[in-house]
Amino acid sequence: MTRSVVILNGPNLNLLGKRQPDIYGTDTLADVEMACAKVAAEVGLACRLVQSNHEGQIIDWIHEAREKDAGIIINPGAFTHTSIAILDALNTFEGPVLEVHISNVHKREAFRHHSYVSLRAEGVIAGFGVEGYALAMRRMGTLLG
Ligand code: CA2
Repeated sequence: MTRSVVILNGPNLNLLGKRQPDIYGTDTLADVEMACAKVAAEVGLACRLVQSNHEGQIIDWIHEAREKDAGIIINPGAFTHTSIAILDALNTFEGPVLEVHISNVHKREAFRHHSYVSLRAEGVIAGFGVEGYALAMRRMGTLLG
C-alpha cells in the first residue's frame, strides 16, 4: 500500500492567498495541496492536507497520524512559538517530521525566532514561500525512500 504523509497547518493558515499577500503570497492551501500531491506521486507517496485553528484538533491529528501516516509535514502557525503540547504529541510519532514556515521567521519579530517544534523536526524550511511545502515533500521522499 502507498505510504502517506499528512500536511498539518495551524491557526490562520486558512486565510492563505486571501490576506497579507506581501508576507504569505497569493497561493491558497488548495494550491499547496495540489503542488504537494504532484511531488508525492513522483516520489511514490500519497498525501493529504488539513488545517485547524484549534490546538487540540492538531494534537488529535498527530495522534491519528501515528496509525495512518509514514511522515508529518507541519506548519504549526503561531503554535510553533508557544505549544509544548504539540511538541509532546510530535514526540510520540515515530516517522520523520518536517517543519515548514512560509515566511522567513528569522527575519521577523524576535518571538518568532524560537520554535518548540524544531526540537523534534528532522528539518526546517523557512522563507521559501509556499514552495517550501513541496520541497519538504521531496525531502520526505528521500527520508522514506
Ligand atoms: O511563516 C509561517 O508559515 C508562519 O508559520 C505563519 C504564522 C506565523 O505566526 C508564524 O510565526 C510563521 C501565521 C500564519 C498566518 O497565516 C496567514 C496567512 C495568510 C493571511 C493571513 C494569515
